[in-house]
Amino acid sequence: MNARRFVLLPALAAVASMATVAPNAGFAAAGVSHANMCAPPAGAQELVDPPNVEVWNLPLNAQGDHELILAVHHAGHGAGERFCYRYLWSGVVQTVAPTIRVHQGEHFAIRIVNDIVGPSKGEGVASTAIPPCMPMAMPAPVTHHYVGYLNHTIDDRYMKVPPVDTNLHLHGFEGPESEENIFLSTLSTPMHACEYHVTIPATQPAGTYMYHPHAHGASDAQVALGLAGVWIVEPRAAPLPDADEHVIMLRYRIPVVLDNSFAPDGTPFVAAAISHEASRAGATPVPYDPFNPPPWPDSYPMNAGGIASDPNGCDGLGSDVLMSVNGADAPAKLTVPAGVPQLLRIVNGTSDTASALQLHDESGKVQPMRLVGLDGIPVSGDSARPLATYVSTGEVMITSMSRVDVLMTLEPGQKLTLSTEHYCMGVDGFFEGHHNLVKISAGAVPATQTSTLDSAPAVIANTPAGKLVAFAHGHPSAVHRRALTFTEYFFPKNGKVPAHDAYYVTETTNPNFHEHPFWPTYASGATVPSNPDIVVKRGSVEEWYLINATMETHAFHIHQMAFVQERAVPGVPLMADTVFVPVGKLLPNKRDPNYALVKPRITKILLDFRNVPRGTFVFHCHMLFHEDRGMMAIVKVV
Ligand SMILES: [Cu+2]
Repeated sequence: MNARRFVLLPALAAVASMATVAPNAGFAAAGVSHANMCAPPAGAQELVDPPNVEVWNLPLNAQGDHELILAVHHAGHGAGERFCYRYLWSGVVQTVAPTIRVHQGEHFAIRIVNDIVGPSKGEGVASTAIPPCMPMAMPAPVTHHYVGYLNHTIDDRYMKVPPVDTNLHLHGFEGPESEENIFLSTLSTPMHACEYHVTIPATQPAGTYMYHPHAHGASDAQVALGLAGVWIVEPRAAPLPDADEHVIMLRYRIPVVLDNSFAPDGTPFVAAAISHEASRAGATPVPYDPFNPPPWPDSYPMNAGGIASDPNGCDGLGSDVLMSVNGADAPAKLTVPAGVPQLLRIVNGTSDTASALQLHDESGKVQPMRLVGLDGIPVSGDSARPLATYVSTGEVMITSMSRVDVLMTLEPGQKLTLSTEHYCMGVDGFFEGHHNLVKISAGAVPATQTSTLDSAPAVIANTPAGKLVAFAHGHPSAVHRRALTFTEYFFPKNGKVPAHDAYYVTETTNPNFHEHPFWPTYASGATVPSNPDIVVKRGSVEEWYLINATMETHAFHIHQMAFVQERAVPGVPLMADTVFVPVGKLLPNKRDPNYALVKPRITKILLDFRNVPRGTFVFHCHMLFHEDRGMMAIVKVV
């Protein structure tokens, strides 16, 4: 409840108090660098692309690989608190997260240096001097049991860490776990630095991807306050000149500005939810169909403290938050030449907010958007010609770290506005309002036309997504189905564990499930956990039913692979690596009118494990506040 307040303000408080919070055992450095190492947060209104770092132009490290050294810093105080990557490019120290450009098959190194907890030695040494990183140590588990979804048992484990550890996740990377291991910790070695050796798979689709930290418990604060950037797999022959491509990254504005104008105090709802959870002890499990589960009472009341929730089940009590685009206050301005195709690589760099994107003309009329790629995967499926085909839509939903590549050609003097629109976030979520993001205007047609481009509407049956859907329909017995359920609760103080909210994603295909948070355990010397929640056979095709049994939206993301989002835009399947999981529906509850029933909402995805590397990785909610509090699970492909 009042999620927005939880998302940003405790993150800020946690960062501000790092100097006084004792880090976990094993954190060697004490104290926090408060030097102003990140550039001032406020930017101009004109849209400026982040620096382009071509990995093939980076200096060579001691192993002969092109290497990018990203030092993670934090700076500022209060609402101006922020994180940034500091790095050297073209002889200049930069603090705007670079757009890292790579090719298929490219081999390079990225070093992440943790300067959050204090100056690290890891920045100035040869790459061969960096010891291998080990996984982040989890605290000794204390398990408390509660009654959860369909009266099944919850094994709750509470963990709270200040956002001082960091690492690297190449979101959308389809290579092996050994190159992209999010379990690793920069604080696991005295150097406080990890060296990642990456080879972009030859089959990695040409398109737009993201990178960000993935240290458990610290991701939300670090991404919310600035640590996210773009990586781009270049097509073999660039279809457009660089000048006609634009990275458009949505972030929370820093200093953070919350719009509380419609948000009453949700504190009484939290207190009521805690006593409601405590009263459910001793219930017996309910029989259920995993793929068509029954309605279930919401964890939160409809009324508390004289305040009523939205009876439509859509608008939460949390505050809206102002957005920025490439660091500039929204709406930012983008001026483009008329008559020349423009590629907008629109990325959601927020930690917890989905965006329902629309394009409007000057009269406010919705204009169709031509999507040529989603989450890095060209609609065409053709990495040599990623702009060759498009899907036309009036609206596209992109959750945290989702990307959409939009192609447009404007007429002389034409003006368009890219906006994010109000959508149903759920009564336990926050309010999501309309915001204009970018005002795009066309100048004159250039004297010499610089580029032309043929792009045609996609024939869905010929796309990678269309082909997998056809395979699944043609071979239903070959497709393994799983049900995965998203749940959330509020628990009372229990011994040394404080009152807290808890988020889970649980496989509920079999009736003997226990809800539990992400909690990896490691064999001695291992760099990936030995307790997978799901084991999948390489070579299989699976259909996962993502069941939202909460009154808040979520965002499903799985590492090392893309999947088919069966209705990415209405009626059209597309490949994606992150998908919006819409909120359940509220129904009246005769037994207890104060706790409405939630009819779970089901989002279906198809996962093709025929070309995925064997290994251990994760899937999770990409609303990072949820992920940091447990809504993540371990999948092993054998
Ligand atoms: Cu979530």
